[in-house]
Amino acid sequence: MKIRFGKSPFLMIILFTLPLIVAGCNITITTGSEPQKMPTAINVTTVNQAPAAPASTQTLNPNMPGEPMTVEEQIPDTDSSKFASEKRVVSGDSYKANFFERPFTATAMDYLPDVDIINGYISSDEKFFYFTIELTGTNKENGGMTASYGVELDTDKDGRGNYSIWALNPAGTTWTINNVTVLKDNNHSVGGKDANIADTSLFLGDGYETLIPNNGAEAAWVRVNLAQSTMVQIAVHRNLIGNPSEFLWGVWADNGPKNPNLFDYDDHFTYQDAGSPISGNQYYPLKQVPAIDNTCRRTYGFSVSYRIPNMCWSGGAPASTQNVPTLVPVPHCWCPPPPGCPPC
Ligand SMILES: [Ca+2]
Ligand SMILES: [Ca+2]
Ligand SMILES: [Ca+2]
Ligand SMILES: [Ca+2]
Repeated sequence: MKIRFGKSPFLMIILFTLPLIVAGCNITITTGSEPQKMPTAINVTTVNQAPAAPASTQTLNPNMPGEPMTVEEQIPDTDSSKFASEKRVVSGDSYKANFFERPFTATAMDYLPDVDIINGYISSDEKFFYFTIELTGTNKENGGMTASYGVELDTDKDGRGNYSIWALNPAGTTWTINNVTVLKDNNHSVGGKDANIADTSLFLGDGYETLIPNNGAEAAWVRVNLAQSTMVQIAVHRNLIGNPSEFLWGVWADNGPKNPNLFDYDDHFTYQDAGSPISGNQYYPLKQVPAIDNTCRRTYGFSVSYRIPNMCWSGGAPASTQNVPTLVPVPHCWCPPPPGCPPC
């Protein structure tokens, strides 16, 4: 898979390189961190006001993620800021197919930049998968990131999500497990009766019903990227999700329903009740499913010649497997390059 940098290559370079610069090109985290506690809400002000010990003497949590060194895959998403002033989108929202592009409030259709995903990225190391969610901006009222940001993983590759990991209102650039929730769908109700499309009669399944404790040595973490405040990064320990080598992944921003028990949303809300962000649509404006955005899902560690439900797909089935993109992760070197990478 060829790595693309969308519309902001410089931004992406800064995103992943500044932590390296800070760390002196060493994966070891040198920024301070408090021992993680649950369920205390994060308080950045308190952390910042605490007397700072020299980095070398601080006690680092050995279970904390490191730095995502490379981007292995990218999922571009519709940039809805272009038509935000017109309170509408022109593409990206296919409600019955579970593809959402609705970063607007209900009824008033006020634009929410901290809910508008423009890219998802995946990185990994020997312990963690790292998911970076790039939004168009910060919250217009508080300057933060105000939503539930999530990763949905289809680990049995059937088009139905198996795990969803959510980080509520992330703040601070140090990894934390505070406000991070890990959920699993053990009874395969996510996706309803037909994973390809919204069920014709409302589905009463329980979505992601199983809460996985997230306070052990193998946990899921969140932070806001040090160099770019509109990027939320979620690190998921491989063993927390069964250490999969192949899966599909997509990302979410949800400041609307925020209820993983109602996944898939298009099975639990009719199109009419959900509303539409498309101005010419009969169900415009947004109603019960506002303030939400997601991406399609991309394969990781494998490739297929057919479309799995919710998968990114640009057209009909390839004529042969030769036309299937190679989706085995391909490392990309950032500037300044880690050891072994070519010069920038
Ligand atoms: Ca979208
Ligand atoms: Ca978007
Ligand atoms: Ca369905
Ligand atoms: Ca379920």
